[in-house]
Amino acid sequence: MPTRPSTKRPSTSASTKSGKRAESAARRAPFIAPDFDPDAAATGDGLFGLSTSVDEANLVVIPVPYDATTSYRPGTARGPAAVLEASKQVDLEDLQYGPVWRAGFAMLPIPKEIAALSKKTRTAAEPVIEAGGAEPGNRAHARALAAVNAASERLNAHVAAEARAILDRGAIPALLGGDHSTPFGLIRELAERHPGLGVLQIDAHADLREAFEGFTYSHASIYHNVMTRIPKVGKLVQVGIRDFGSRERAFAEGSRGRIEVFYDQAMRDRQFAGGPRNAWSAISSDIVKSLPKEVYISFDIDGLTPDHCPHTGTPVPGGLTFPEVCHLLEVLSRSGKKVVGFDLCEVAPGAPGDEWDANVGARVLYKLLGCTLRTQGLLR
Ligand SMILES: [Mn+2]
Repeated sequence: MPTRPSTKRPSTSASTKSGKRAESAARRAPFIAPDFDPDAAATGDGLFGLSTSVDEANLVVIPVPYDATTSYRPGTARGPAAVLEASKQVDLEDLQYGPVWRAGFAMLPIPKEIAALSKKTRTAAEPVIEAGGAEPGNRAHARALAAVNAASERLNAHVAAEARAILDRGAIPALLGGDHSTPFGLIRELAERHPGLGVLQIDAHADLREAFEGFTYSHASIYHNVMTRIPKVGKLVQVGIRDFGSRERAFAEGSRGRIEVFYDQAMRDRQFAGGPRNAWSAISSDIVKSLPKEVYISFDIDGLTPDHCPHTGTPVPGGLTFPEVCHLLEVLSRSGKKVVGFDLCEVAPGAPGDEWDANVGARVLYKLLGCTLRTQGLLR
């Protein structure tokens, strides 16, 4: 059987042990073995079966196997391992972005201590989740909330530290969750370095709740936390939203344009009305135009139609199709805007042998890599 040989660079790689690496030094194609065949079956241990090392990668993915506050159905903590495995089956040539693999990306090892923290924290959270939220005056619930919130702070600190290390050596950070609470620390670090940062959130849910079920850092509160605790985020653009509460809607409407929502039904109604100004290409342009110059993409897999993510924690009917998302990302990639980081969250694998959710997740990840790396000048 043909194989995907190692792309590992000999020890002369440009990585340094100390200090900042100049951005230009990091942003170059990694070493690829001359006999590397991108069409061969994957043999490398890394993402998409490649063996690019974290030290030489231009983009580094932080895997976060954490889903302590998932309310409906846990399982996204197994997302990183499942997507990593499924990625080895994805063909490396991409119609929209060409040879994405050449641009140089890698994923950090999946941290066992974070998986353990997730398990322990989920056990603590369970009585509160089962009760439908913390009951006032319930001391056991209060203790559980304190434990969960402390674990979330620890997780945020872990993600922020990983993001800082990647940014300090001039590489681009990305994150593979985990539930949607996991990228908070990454967004905070990026906003620090890119004031006015815009976030493009693709999601079924608004995630604008103020502390869901009593958990400060719930997956359902991520963008309330981002917008209230990270003032350097200039704008949030939400796409595909079809599940939200009245307070979430009011929070977005009261944001004076800092939050712009492209509701799923509103986009569909435009398409149903017909005409070139309501075509998906026009809607995609409107979405991209609403973003500032520097962009972070936050991709919740449940933004897609549920047939693309049947095991995700909180599926909702409606949503974007895969080609629609691919088109939107390509419009962004050619807009002159710069994607400075991204996350992919809420991918939950099915029963052993059912690779569908992870297969879709891996393909979305490859498109996110292509889009990001093109806007960074690393792909044509
Ligand atoms: Mn969601």
